[in-house]
Amino acid sequence: MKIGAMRKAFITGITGQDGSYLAELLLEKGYEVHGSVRRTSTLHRSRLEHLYSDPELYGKRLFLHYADLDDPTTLRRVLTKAAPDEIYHLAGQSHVGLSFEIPESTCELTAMATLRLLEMIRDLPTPPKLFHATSSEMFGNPETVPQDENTPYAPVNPYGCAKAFAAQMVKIYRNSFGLFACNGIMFNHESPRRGENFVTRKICHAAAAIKLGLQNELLLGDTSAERDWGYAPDYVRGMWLILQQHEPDDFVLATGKLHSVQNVIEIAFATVGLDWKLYVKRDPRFMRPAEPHKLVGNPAKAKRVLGWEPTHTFEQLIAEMTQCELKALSK
Ligand code: F7E
Repeated sequence: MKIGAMRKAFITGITGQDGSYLAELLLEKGYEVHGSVRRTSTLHRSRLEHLYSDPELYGKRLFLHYADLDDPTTLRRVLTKAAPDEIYHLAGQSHVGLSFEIPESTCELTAMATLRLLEMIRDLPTPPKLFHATSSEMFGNPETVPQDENTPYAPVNPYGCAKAFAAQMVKIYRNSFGLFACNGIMFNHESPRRGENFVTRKICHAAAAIKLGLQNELLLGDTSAERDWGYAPDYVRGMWLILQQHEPDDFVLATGKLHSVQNVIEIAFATVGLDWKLYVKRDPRFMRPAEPHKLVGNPAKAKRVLGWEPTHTFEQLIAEMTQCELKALSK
């Protein structure tokens, strides 16, 4: 990159929760931001609309390109043209429960697409740095608690298995072909922009909707399941920090604290002043064939090397998400 030139980033999955926060962060930092969108992604009312509809940004420092992960020719062409300094690879089929229903396409979009992207990067005249968003789901049934960068992968679902394949490929391309390619091992991270079929958003939305008389009950799967839940904008800041290091490496981004789905329910319903026992019901349709155990991360390396720390407690996160739902639904 020329000294003084505007840095360019390319984001796969720019329309998602993380992609939209990352686009905001990079634009704030003065980057030119490119993103790939699927032909089916509705930009109208998407998480990006405020950026997309800003004439000072769109077409000047923000560019969206139609390119699908399962259309490598187009992706290669778009990447060659954009010539980014940094690629943030966030796209994929990210719903764990769904990965049991559609394992082949999950592996195509999460595992094989990452390998194809690595191949494209390797072929570029000046290979950009790559951040790959991988997942705590790779650990599945881990031997140690908490998990860190050296914990062996032991996935228990197709999604975790696809992520383990992709993360290992990132390491192989780093070690064998000298790419600046990094894995962020991301534990659960949530926000008001989380998709509605993930459990935190589903619960916060339902608590607000029930409060306003728009919904009668909340049907859930295993409420004893536990996760390490953090605040998504913190994780996006971590992604950027990972690519600013001198050497490529892998980092766990996590809070180090475990909470149950039941804890989410209690905070969300308390936020709207309702008794959850009157509304929450178990529905076997939301149970999964297998659940990972004690997925809780040790973010010590991220803290030591990147100076990264989470800013929100679990309680703040769930209360804020519920209040946002109330506000949105009251409009
Ligand atoms: O489930 C339980 C469910 O779908 C959390 C993704 O970002 O984080 C996310 O994956 C827990 C599970 O997230 C319902 O069985 C109970 O134990 O919100 P979730 P996830 O599966 O942890 C990881 C790190 C990723 O990488 C993924 O991409 O909640 N649960 N009842 C339920 N979950 C859902 N979705 N819906 C229920 O009704």
